[in-house]
Amino acid sequence: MPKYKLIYFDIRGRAEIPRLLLTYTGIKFEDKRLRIESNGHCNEWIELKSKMPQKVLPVLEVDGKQLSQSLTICRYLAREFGLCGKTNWEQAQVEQVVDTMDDLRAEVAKWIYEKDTVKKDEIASNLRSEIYPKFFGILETILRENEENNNRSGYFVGDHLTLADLSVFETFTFPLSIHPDIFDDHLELQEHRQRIMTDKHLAEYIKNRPERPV
Ligand SMILES: N[C@@H](CCC(=O)N[C@@H](CS)C(=O)NCC(=O)O)C(=O)O
Repeated sequence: MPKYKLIYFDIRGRAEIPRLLLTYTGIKFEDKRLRIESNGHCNEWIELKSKMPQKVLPVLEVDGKQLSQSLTICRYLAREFGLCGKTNWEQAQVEQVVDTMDDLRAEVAKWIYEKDTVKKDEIASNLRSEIYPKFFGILETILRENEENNNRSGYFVGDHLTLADLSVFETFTFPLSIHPDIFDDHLELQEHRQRIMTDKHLAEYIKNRPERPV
């Protein structure tokens, strides 16, 4: 078994889906978290940056070889562990969900990075009225279709948990922290989230993971 080391800041951010993938498999990995000071600085990063291939994090080290780009890391790990879909078509469906969630992440990032309070409120209101409903519609359609085709598996693609499910779960963690009621009228998405949170491989990690704003 290769030696895995995942390097990122001490937040969920772009490393949390890889962390969930590694945790799900039960494989031991080094979860290297760089501490961010209260002023936002990260001294360890200043030293490490020049050693990272793209000068950004996350980086996954596999037996010392370095891999950049969070979504590449996700796909690599999912392929390694059989969590990427069983056929070429299922694989494309998994990637479709992952890319859809990346679109949502980009929309939510607009709220995170906006400094002007008036504009921030406008973005929040747009998230609620336009953006979340659009993504709920997309996800519910995919989930329902897969339920019909896969004997009510409860997952987004095929008959078992894949990267798609972890991607949906994690991408909504931050939106639910700022808008806790958004799943209220979306029972299937609530149930899906609960399924991930109570998964026997993930429950303990999710319950005990460090609480971070993002
Ligand atoms: N597309 C890249 C983006 C990586 C990225 O922007 N990482 C940020 C943290 S989320 C970073 O390392 N920032 C520190 C810096 O640029 O010095 C990915 O998904 O991995």
